[in-house]
Amino acid sequence: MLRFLTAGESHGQALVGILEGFPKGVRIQKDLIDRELSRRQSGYGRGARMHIEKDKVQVLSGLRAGITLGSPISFLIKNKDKTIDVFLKDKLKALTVPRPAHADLLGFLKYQDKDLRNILERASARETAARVAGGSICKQFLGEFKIDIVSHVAGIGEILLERHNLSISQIRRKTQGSALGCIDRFPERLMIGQIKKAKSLGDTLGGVIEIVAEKVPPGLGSVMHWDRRLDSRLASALMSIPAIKAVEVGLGLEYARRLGSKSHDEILYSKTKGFCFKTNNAGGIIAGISTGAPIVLRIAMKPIATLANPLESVDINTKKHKKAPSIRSDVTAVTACGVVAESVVSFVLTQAFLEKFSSDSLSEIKRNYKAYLKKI
Ligand code: EPS
Repeated sequence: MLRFLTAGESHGQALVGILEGFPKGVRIQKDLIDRELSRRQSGYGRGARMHIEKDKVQVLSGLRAGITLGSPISFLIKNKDKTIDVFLKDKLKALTVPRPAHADLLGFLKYQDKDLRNILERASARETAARVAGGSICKQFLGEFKIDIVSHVAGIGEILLERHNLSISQIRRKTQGSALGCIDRFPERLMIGQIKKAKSLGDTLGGVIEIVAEKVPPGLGSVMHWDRRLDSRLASALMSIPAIKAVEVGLGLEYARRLGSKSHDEILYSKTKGFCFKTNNAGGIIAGISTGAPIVLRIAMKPIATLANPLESVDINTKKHKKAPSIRSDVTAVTACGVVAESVVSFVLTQAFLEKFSSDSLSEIKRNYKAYLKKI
């Protein structure tokens, strides 16, 4: 089974990843990984750290002349801001006031550390750079089978876009040149207005991201056991992204308000397409198994926890009320989170794909895949 580990602190030497169980014979382009890393750093509303870092991957193992060997792929992304030890050397005062909504307080309660920096270093969303690098390797594998994944910002603050049936190529065309990665310029202007207003108030914002995956074959995941269901695996991976508080598959919450007759996708058959569906309310997954229709997911991100105009908190030593610290951060990072979401979806789809079609070498997987498509 494909596995993925990350390591690294936000201001440590580097972020590190290991992908284990990745098949042999896949061409991996470093430029494509770097392009995804750079996308993760972009989007209107990001903070000063993104001007410091220029994330680039260095692959350390698992490749020979750009082709995977089947051995663990390890990589690192060096940090430019690696001040983790400077704090100690200069005896920079320990951070003792936890920020509401960040890991600070819970980390303190769990690990009983006197300096909250020791918690926030790993809790920082900077870890997602490693997820994007690993996800990009998976995306390149999926590309061998024409599987494509995209994200766009469907909401910021109170502005929320209606659901749509756009294809990936339409989404790409409509988001081109957009500062937020939004498919519609009018609501985008309103979103940017909200971000500017939040910034001027020293506040932060969250939002909604939609992720679409096309050309996923029917049959990934399984109905046979809860932890093999594709939707549960995608939801779990998406929920593991810092600040994600909700995941919807297809109609999601909207299902609860509709009649069955207005919800369920009727089944069709044609000689050219085989079995397919009249609509795609299920978002490409039924009974934990991919249907062959586009996989459509929505996730909600809570506002960034670090506020320039901070909320009330309590000092862990004195137990006295104190304002939370205002540390350098973003006003919003919803666009960047979309790139992270694409990456975790790529990982889960690759894992499920390898389970179905074997995981040793690309040529064997291609043979199995072709035979399966012919059969269905
Ligand atoms: C981030 C790096 C961090 C934050 C942000 C995301 O860098 P720094 O703490 O040095 O400013 O900008 O982290 C958070 C939003 C968070 O909650 O920790 C990054 O690389 O994405």
